[in-house]
Amino acid sequence: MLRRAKPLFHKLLGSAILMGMLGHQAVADEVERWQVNMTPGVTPVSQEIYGLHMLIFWICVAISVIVFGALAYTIYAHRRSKNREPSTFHEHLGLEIFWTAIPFLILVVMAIPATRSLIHMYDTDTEVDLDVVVTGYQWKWQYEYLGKEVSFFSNLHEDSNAARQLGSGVDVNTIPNYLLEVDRPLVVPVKQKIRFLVTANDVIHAWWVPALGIKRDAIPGFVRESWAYIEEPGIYRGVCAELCGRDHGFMPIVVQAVEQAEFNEWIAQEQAAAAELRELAAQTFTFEDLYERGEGVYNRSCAACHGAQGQGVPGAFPAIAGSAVATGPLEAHLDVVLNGVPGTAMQAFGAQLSPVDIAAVVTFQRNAFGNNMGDQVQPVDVVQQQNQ
Ligand code: HEC
Ligand SMILES: [Cu+2]
Repeated sequence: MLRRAKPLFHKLLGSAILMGMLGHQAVADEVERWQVNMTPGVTPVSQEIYGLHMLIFWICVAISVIVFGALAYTIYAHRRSKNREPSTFHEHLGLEIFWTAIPFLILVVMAIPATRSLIHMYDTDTEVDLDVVVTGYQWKWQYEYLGKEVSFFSNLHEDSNAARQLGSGVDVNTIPNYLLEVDRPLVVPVKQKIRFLVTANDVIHAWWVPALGIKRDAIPGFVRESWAYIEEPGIYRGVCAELCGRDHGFMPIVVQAVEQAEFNEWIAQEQAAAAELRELAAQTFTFEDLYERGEGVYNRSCAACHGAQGQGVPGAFPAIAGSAVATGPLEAHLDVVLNGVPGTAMQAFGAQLSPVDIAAVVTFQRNAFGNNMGDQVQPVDVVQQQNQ
């Protein structure tokens, strides 16, 4: 026990103290595992927050040294065996003023840089290069690049998602970035001012990426702004930081910062893919194609509530296996999926999934888990019902 505890203690102490004294870079790699201090992050704002944090930390250290030093000194120097006579004065005006003024001054000294950092953090209006709308859903994020016609959902990566299931038998230590990986990261350019417009579609979430110095509540009906100027390419991870329901812990955030040229290439690819998807919606698919695609959509977008085997969660989420809706009239089934069930956790997927994916997942639900309806939905049917 002791043999393990000692290096751990040294590391904790070492990281806390060294991080402040030597600057962060020297020890940043070493202390990753037992990191206790804040990390400086990769944006001017996050580094400012870090600097502020260290400044306040050292002010607190100085105050502690003085206060506890004085205490220790007086306990020792004025101990009883020395027969010191205690002072007997009461209500010393000078002393009262002194010990009110000193903390007041300390607070003012701390408030000046703190206010300066806050103003910098909230400066979301000047010279914005790229706007990204970030929308929280139970339990995923949607990213929309304003004016670029690129928008997608970012879900927990399927490896993490499979491993987290009860009885999956998977050792989560074998999953890289367990619960911190997504299927599609948010790709952004470096050295650009990116403004994040953060909101939510159902309940309150919070978009938190420590390396960017951003933690913004995502509130339905409100758009809250934040920004980042990322200096180095890299992958920066975060999580939803608001208790937003059962799968709150399973909606991670991955931001991938790339060079501008790479970003331009990526966004062009995304735009081409979106155009392709619009074309696909006009095509007719075979039953097998729909079913196979639908299974993927189901696992990504529906299984969290309706269960990997369509079994649902009794009392909360209805089963799809044997569901009256999934084995009833097609239009009504499509209607539930397109428009959701207002006032329940069943969202309107018409806004989230492409017509191809909607057609596929409805076809899948009608024919999987023992629902042998034998019918199918084509993307054109979805578009038609959507336009009614
Ligand atoms: C966040 C949880 C959640 C997710 C994710 C979800 N659903 Fe639902 N779903 C519900 C709830 C809750 C209901 C019951 C609504 C009600 O009270 O009628 C429901 C009902 C349904 C029903 C009707 C079932 C019945 O027998 O009443 C269908 C069909 C359905 N969902 C399809 C889907 C599809 C397709 C997806 C994925 C694209 C999906 N759901 C994703 C929560 C969810
Ligand atoms: Cu959340």
